[in-house]
Amino acid sequence: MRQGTAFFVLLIGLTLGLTACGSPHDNHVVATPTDGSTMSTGRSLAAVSPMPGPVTTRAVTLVEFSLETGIVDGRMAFVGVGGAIDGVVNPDLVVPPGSVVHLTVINGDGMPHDLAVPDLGVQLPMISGAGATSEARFLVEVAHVGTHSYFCTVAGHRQAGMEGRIVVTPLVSSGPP
Ligand SMILES: [Cu+2]
Repeated sequence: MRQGTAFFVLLIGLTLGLTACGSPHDNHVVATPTDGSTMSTGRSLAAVSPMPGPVTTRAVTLVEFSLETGIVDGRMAFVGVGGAIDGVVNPDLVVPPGSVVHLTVINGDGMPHDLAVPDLGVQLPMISGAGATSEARFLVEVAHVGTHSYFCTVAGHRQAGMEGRIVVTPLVSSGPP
């Protein structure tokens, strides 16, 4: 039975080898899901590669914004909900590079709306029922420093007022509060 035993050991070795090499190798930034849509900034998340290798651990900051669609002074608009942008019409969304932005749009008027940031390759799904929400999460990097328009792509809505800016600025300090 010596041969049989050797074969068995070899089989175990193969199985272990396959297991070790079969781990998911996801190089994308990992950000854990969050609860709710309230605005908060400065939470640090660790993005860790599941395998040792060239991808190293790096910290990213999750920045959340919520915008509600509505009519302000007869113009269509995105209105900030919560945090520093609360109540601001088409607010500048200021983020430092190295942030994961979690953007939520709340339909406040029952008309169809979406939100796109073509510069950053971001497109939120269209929502049409009052109270419906739409979300996207994306990484902002040093290469994105500058301003990028966000707007509703429904015909006429951008012209009617639904446009603001994402401002990626290196001037925001990431030091302790
Ligand atoms: Cu719209």
